Amino acid sequence: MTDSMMVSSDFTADERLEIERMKMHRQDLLDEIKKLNMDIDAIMSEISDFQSTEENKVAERGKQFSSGKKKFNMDPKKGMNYLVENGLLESSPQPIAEFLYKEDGLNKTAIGDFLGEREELHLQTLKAFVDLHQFSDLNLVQALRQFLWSFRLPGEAQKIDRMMEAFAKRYCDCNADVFQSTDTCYILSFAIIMLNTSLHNPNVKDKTPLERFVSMNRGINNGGDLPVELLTKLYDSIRNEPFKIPEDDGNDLTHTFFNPNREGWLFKLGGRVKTWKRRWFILTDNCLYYFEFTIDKEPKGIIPLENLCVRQTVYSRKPFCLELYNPKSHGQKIKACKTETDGRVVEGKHQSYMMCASTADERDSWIESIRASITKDPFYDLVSVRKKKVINQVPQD
Ligand code: 4IP
Repeated sequence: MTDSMMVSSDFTADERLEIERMKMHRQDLLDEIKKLNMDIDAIMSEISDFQSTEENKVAERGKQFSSGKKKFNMDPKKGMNYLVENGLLESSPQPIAEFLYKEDGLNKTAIGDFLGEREELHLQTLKAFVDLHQFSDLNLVQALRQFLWSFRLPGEAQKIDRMMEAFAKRYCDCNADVFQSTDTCYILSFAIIMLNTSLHNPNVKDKTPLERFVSMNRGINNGGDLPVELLTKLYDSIRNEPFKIPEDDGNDLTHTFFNPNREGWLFKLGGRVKTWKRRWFILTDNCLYYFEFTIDKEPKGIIPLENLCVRQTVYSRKPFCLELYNPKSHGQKIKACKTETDGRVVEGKHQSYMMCASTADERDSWIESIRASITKDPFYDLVSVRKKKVINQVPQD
């Protein structure tokens, strides 16, 4: 007889009692398991709620962060305030510098603007940012390539000065034996940037040869000369590969140091006797020179562009005119000189200079070149002050 065939009458009273007890115990256990399962379900649902809140929080922070970056790209100071106020970035130089140096998707113009500001936090951040660059064992051109790619230099002279100063200091810290002072490094860096413009800007006709580059940099190593081999190496490097500058919005370094050196025919209106004369104009060194013939050695006139402005205008049915004028002293003569027919050099007589190009494009190019020439002055001033300082120092061995 098998177990299944047993009926309750086959058990003794004690056995039946025991079976009843076991059944109840089993039911208790099943109830217990059910309760535990419910508890587990409750806990699992709490965990999953918690996870999704955490995920939501992370996603929320991610959104806030990328919106902070967008704000930064539109207005660097506002964007930075937003990131700090929302606890997404610590408001101190090192973390900010790392954010600017490493974070993807930041606009390099905005980085440059932020780093160029004068307030203490910005100055400290600039230092920390420059210190994140590793220039050891790089020549100056290699270091400049790295530096100028990490942000876009703003157009303002004082900002550029601070940034190039910080760069020169960092370069000299990383390469103690190359230059005798940070000023030397600073001056040479500017010379290299201008060389880059001269060699690679198609508007610059007069390409600086190696000899001129070497002679331009005479005496800048605290009164002594830098090794010609070094200058040659830097020159070749720039000649073979121009600087890669972050996206151009028309206000970058190449424009800042745009050395127009434009030349071409324009008609010029006489000062006293209003006749149009065809003259060969050369724009260089922040001056406009005009000649009767392209091969003339002496110009008929020289107009220094300092303090002048240029604008497009129309004069007596001549459609492509540009005018040079002095915005501050209206009605007064512009400082200029001209050669009279008898060879005497006399003061110019113009209150404004009216020139006429043969097309609108030509007129606009002249206006652009003249403007660039007028605005580049502050940089030459910055560099020339330092040049005077180092050239007057006694050379050290
Ligand atoms: C001359 O007219 C020329 O236009 C001169 O230009 C001009 O000198 C003279 O101005 C003007 O009188 P004529 O040749 O018909 O006499 P350029 O020197 O290029 O020949 P600017 O000063 O414009 O060069 P005044 O202001 O010098 O008279």
